[in-house]
Amino acid sequence: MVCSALRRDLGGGEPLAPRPVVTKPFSDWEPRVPTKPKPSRRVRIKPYDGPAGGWGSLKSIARVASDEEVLPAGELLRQNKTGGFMCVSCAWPKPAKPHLAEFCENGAKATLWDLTRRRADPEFFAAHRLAELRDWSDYDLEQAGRLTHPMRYDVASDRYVPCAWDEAFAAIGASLRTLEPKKVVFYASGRASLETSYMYALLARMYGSQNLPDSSNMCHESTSVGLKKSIGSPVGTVVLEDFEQTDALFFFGQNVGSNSPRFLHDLQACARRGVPIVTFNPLREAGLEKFVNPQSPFQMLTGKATPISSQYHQLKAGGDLAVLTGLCKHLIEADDQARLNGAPPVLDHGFIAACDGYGPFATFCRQTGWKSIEAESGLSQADIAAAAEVYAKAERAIIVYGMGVTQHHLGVEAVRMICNLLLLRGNVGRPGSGACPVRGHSNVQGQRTVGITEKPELAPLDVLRAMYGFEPPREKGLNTVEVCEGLLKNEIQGFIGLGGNFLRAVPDGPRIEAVWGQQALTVQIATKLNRGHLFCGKVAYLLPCLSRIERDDQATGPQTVSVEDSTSCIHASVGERAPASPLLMSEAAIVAGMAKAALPPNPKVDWDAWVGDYALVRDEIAVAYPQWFKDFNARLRQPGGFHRPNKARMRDFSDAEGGKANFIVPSALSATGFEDAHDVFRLMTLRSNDQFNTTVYGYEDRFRGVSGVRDVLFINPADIERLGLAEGQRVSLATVAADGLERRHDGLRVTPYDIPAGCLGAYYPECNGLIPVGHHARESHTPAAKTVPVRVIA
Ligand SMILES: Nc1nc2c(c(=O)[nH]1)N[C@H]1C(S)=C(S)[C@@H](COP(=O)(O)OP(=O)(O)OC[C@H]3O[C@@H](n4cnc5c(=O)[nH]c(N)nc54)[C@H](O)[C@@H]3O)O[C@H]1N2
Ligand SMILES: Nc1nc2c(c(=O)[nH]1)N[C@H]1C(S)=C(S)[C@@H](COP(=O)(O)OP(=O)(O)OC[C@H]3O[C@@H](n4cnc5c(=O)[nH]c(N)nc54)[C@H](O)[C@@H]3O)O[C@H]1N2
Ligand SMILES: [Mo]
Repeated sequence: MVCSALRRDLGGGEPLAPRPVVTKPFSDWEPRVPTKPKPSRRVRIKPYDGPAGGWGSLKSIARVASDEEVLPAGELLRQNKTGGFMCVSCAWPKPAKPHLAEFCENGAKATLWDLTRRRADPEFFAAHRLAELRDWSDYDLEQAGRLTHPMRYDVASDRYVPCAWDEAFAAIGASLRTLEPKKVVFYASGRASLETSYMYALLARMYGSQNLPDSSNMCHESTSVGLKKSIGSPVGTVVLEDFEQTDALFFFGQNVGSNSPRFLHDLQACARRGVPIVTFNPLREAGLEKFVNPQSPFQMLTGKATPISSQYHQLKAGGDLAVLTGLCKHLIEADDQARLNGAPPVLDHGFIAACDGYGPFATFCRQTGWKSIEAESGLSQADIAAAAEVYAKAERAIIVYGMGVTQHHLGVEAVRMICNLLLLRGNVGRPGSGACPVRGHSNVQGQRTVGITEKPELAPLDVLRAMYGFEPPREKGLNTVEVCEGLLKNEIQGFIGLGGNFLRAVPDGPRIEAVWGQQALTVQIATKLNRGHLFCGKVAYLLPCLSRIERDDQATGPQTVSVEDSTSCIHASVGERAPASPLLMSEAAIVAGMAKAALPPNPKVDWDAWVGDYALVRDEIAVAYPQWFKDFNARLRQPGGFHRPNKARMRDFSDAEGGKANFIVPSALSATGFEDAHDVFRLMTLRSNDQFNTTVYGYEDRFRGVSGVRDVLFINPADIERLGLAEGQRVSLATVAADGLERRHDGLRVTPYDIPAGCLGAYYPECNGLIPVGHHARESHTPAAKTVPVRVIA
């Protein structure tokens, strides 16, 4: 009772109070049979020199609103606000005191995408066989609209046919009971709430499987592994307020304008305060160059953009280890010099003395010559020195990074090099300083927090055993890459996907697609149709769920859920919109439905009660993880949420290897893991400004000047000439791999671009077939999607 009172509090009391709930009755729900959109796009490719944000941003939102036939202005104003819902796009923190419109271009698109009036209903599926749908683009598939009914795959007609929820759960349960738990995978994509994620991880473990990979395996796993050893915290140490106090910002391989645009507000504030912003990125990304705030009438009318980066260094893809070595070398040698001259020290020797490994690290930096640093990074000593001087002068510095750092063979070592640089001047555990990995999905970090992990040491197995009286599996489960390897060896019997588009997001997509059907069971829990749903196990279900923006009514009334952002801040989220179909179930209810069907009854786990009242699940989380979630329900009411404590942020490095912060020497200067050769290029697979991962909102990569197409190959003009190619010519890429398998991607347009010689750029997910499953970060298994060795074939 206490709990449901709390829950009501969360839903209806101060200060989480949402506006009175106004939802459309189900009778207003109009199923529509969409037609496949015609690819009549005008192709235009020309350099873009405008800012991020600005009118283009509003136009882009308006285009998606018109495509989706919705403009839910009220919903947008509830986005990321106390009492409202937390954006389903990225994990950038939501401030306690939000702007009037606390959403960005891509957050608005994500909302519109979920609230579309289009429906992929049974009529749609009756009209299209899966074989036919496999020829559709990612964009066209999702444009079919929101899924409306639970569907079962019917082999005979090669179609999805509607079924009852009970039938689906019974069949899934029956199948799971015949399979070997250790051969069943429970994937999660990073959106589902903390409550659902906790239940999902518990279902997997009670079933006997630790195979709980999630999208962070393809993403910031290099961070979790890298930071842990260096500073003891698997997550970033920076919170939003640190940006108000910092004296310098360093950006490595993160594209703020497209992938975390609300961050542009904080960056703009920093730039205006005169904080130097130093960027290392092979491409000149618009959001890191200049920004016009669409929420400022003055800036919009005058077009006055704020310059963002004060230094912009276009390093070679995979060159971060070399750059970071150069930065550290410059600082260490400047400190040597200062000592000789009796000048103030450049390094924080007091702090360094409390760390391990400084001696060997300093020796490594001193002994590495500038020639090799310049060759591996593609930057000059002078450029690196200029950046190092900014760092040396800043009392407090933050290093922001993203996929440009993590998705390489030595991605983990690059993360550790970022820590090395921070440690040199004691820039961890002080206000205004620290490491800021920018996470992807809106709850990807949170899913790991509450047990979605294949690593047994990261879940409180003994506590779970005591709480629920079962024997959790103790051996390591499979991560994403290992699941792919298992599929290729026909060792996986079943796959359950809690969101996401596994087949399209993983490396070696076509090879995995070819073997996917060997599985006995595949279940996809999703909001929209995607390519991953077009490949089916012998028993296969496609289960439609609510989006977080929608009202989640359960036995005790409308429910609140929670998510964790990139800075470990936990927020409540309340959906109000009428569900896209009366048949949708919440993700929590779907997990419970499968659990009840697959597992023997357990008096300590009342799945129905939990689904009836998510506050009860939060109580369970508080017991399982008291160090972070004590008084979870009460604390969730705080406006702006609450932070999970982070020891490294408090300068407590006891969880790092050896109990101290560590300087760690990298094993090489190039992060690529392959030898350079004159005809081998480093391919970066990129996101456009008009997509969220495999969800393609449209064909406008405005900031890169690309319109109407995605089959482009960004290439340096000198390389075009060297290879004897012409602009616009169609070429193929072929992977250079030792396994002897042919991986080719045809039909890319040669597009001259400001990109370092020897590097190429092309879009993800289209190019995922070029990435061998075995080409991943050595320690984290994060696919090395930013340096794929390829040849260009005319
Ligand atoms: N709108 C939108 N938002 C998103 C997403 C989305 O797809 N769309 N995806 C979400 C997810 S899951 C994630 S993980 C994040 C991803 O967000 P980001 O971390 O920004 O990932 P990417 O866009 O893949 O690549 C980032 C940048 O790395 C640069 N880069 C490539 N190679 C290198 C290199 O070797 N060194 C350096 N220094 N830079 C390099 C690229 O030029 C690019 O600018 O965004 C999240 N937010
Ligand atoms: N080459 C290359 N490959 C990459 C990357 C890269 O940079 N380059 N990036 C990697 C990264 S960082 C990531 S995170 C992965 C992304 O991998 P995933 O997370 O698996 O893929 P998404 O494209 O985010 O999943 C989109 C689908 O999720 C479903 N969905 C959306 N919202 C919801 C929801 O609320 N609930 C449920 N149940 N389903 C929902 C929809 O059906 C939608 O089609 O891709 C990785 N792959
Ligand atoms: Mo990600």
